[in-house]
Formats: sequence, C-alpha cells, structure tokens
Amino acid sequence: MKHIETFLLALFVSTAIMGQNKNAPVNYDESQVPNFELPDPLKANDGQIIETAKLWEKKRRPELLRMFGELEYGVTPRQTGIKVKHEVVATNPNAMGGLATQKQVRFTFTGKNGKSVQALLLLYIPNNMKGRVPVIVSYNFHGNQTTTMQEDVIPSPSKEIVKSLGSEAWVRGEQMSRWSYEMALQRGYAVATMNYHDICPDSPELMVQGIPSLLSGYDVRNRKENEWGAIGIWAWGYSRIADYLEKDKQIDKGRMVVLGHSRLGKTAVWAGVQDKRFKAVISNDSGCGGAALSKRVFGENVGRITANFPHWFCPAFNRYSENESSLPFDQHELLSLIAPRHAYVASAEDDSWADPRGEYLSLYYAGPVYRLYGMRGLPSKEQPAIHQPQHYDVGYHIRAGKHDVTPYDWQCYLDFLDSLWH
Ligand code: GTR
Repeated sequence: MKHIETFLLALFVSTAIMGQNKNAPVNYDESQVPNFELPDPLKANDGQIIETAKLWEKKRRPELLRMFGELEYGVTPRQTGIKVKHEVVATNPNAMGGLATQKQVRFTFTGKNGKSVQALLLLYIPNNMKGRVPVIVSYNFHGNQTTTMQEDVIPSPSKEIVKSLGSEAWVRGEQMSRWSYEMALQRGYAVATMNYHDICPDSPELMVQGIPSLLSGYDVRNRKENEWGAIGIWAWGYSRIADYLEKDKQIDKGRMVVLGHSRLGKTAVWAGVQDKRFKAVISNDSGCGGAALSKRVFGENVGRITANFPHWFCPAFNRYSENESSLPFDQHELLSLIAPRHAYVASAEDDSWADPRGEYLSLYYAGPVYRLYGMRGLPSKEQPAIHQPQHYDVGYHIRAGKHDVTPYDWQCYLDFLDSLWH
C-alpha cells in the first residue's frame, strides 16, 4: 500500500513539474471562458508604448519574437551546419491536362555528422501565365502521392519511415479533396508541397530519423527549456523550400505564400513570422498553439496539447499547462509579427476544438500593429457569419463544416491574394 502511495505521489509530483496533463478539463461553453487580460502588443516589456513602425521593428518585434522562441516553439538555431542539395528528379511540361508544368525536386540535407535526410518537393507551375508567378507553399500530411491522382507523382520518401503511423492507407489521391491544384493553377498560382514527415517524422520515437538526426546531441526527450521541437523544425523546413523556390526562374519571389492546416497551420504561422520572404501567411484551422488565443482556454488547451504532443513545442511551454493566465504573451501577438505582410486566418464552424472565436479574436487583436503601418486589420470584434469572408490587409473567414481544408477555403485564399496582388 505504502508503495502504491509513494508511486502515486511521485507520479503526481512529476506530472505537476512537467505541467502536461492529458486530462486537463476542456471547456466548450462560452460563458465559462475565464476573465483574461490580453497583453498589449504595443507595450514593450519595460512599459514603453510603441507608437511608430520603426520602434516596433527595432524594439518590440524582436522582443516578442524572442519570447515565442524561448517559451513556446523553441529557438531556431542560427546555424545548423546542414547543407542542402537540390536535384530535379522529374518534370512534366504537360501535367494536369496541359494546365501545368510539374517538377519534382529531391532535397538532400547533410549534417556536419555526415548523415543525410531526403525530402521530395512537388511543384506545379501554371502554363497559362507569362512571367513569374506567385507560389503557395504548403506541407501535406500523407505524402505528395496522396494530394493528386496524377500517376507520375513519386511517393514521398517518408512513406517508409512512417509505416508504423498507418501509412499503408496513404495511397494515391487519398487527400485530394484538400488540394485544389486546378483552381490555383487556373488562377495563375504555382503550388509547392512536401510531406512534413520528410523533414521531421511527427512522433517522438520517429523524429530521430528526420532532420534531428543531423543535429548532433539533439534528443527530443531531453531538451533544454528553450530547445526547438517538431513545429520549429518543420518551420525551418518551410524556409528551406523558400530557398529553393526563390531561385526558380518561373517563381516570383516577392509573392511567396505559406499555407498550413491544423498542426501545419501552427507551423505555417511560426515559419511566416520568422521568415519575411513569405509575404502572406495562411492559417487554416490552426487552433491551440496556432492562431487561437490561449488565454480563452476554449477547446484544446496548453495542458492537453503539451501532453498529447510533447515533441511539438519547447519544454518551457509546459509551464503554462492549466496555467494559461500566466503566459506573458498570447497568439494575437504572434500574428502581429507577420505585419506588414499579410495574415489570413480561417476557421470551421464545427471545429470547436480549435476555438474558431479565439482564432478570430486573435487576428482582431493583432490589428493595432497593422494600423502602425497604416494597414487595415479586422474592423469589428464581432465574428462574421459563415461564408462571409473579411478581406482587408488581413483576411478571415469561417465556413460550415468540420476541421479540414476544402475548395471553399482555397477559393477564399485565392480571392484574398488576388485582392492584394492583381
Ligand atoms: C489534433 C491536435 C490539434 C491539431 C490537429 C491536426 O489532434 O489536437 O492541435 O493540430 O490534431 O493537426 O489535425
């Protein structure tokens, strides 16, 4: 008995220290949202009020960026020592019935330790356009081969690594509904995709086979408080895709967009915040740790996410499990770091786990930073009705249905991008 008591006590103490809690209560009732105070993005840590874009860029932006690195996603190393080689392994000038030129590019990452990792980029470039075209960069969940029925798309290398995650189901075309390639191409946009597991398999056990294997001493279960996790590494991967695309003669490097769904929406935001080459950043249903405000503690919360996905964030984020009120920042400040580039947040009506209202308010409260640049954030605190997209210098929509990416979402994104660039 004594042993059991001691064991339970030890378990309790260790989870309390770790902070993560798989059973942290989940609230879906708006009336139970705690009273919370959101930090003011325009108030520096020393209390100074930021009144100009210049001071924002010099003082407040770097300060906030540092906090998100130190306390949430982990710090992206300045130098990884990783070298990247690109090789075009397939091309098809007549893909999608002549609509596009398809290229498949193998990335070989080699670490200082001599190990290497391979990833495969699938790129569709519209044929009906003169000159350079904008590009939407977006990771896929189950491999390039699942995004289209096109027979010539080579399965992503991660297919083998992630078999234990159920990759047998990851067959050609299986995720097609999430990839409105034709629509994007017809409207003059290139689309580039890669499987995120190629960069870093999404499990603490398998991660060692991705980019982490090239980083000497990296051990996801034994990290420094501010050491990066999977989201940070995937975000780094998005920047490596940008490195390639900005050298492609058909791509307009001044119009690169990063788009991600759900965990990859969190990743897209963190990538877009850090890498200014992304001129528009699109978060599709990114929820907790993405666009949604943490302090509302609505739907998925810090306790749940850090317990279920201990490899996503840095260990310091565990401190805020069931303790969101003590976060020195909130996700509206993350979105505000995208200014003066363009942020777009999308929600789905039935996706309460991702807290649609919290996603909306987060973008709304990033508004003051946009206004510093003379740009238009969201004008109203009232969330719009479904299928009423709000397109200013930032964009928002909520659609009917569940957690997903649909042709309607793509249509809204393309309309928004057209409003900026056409
Ligand atoms: C869920 C997770 C969410 C979201 C989602 C997804 O299990 O709780 O934060 O990332 O997965 O990526 O589909």
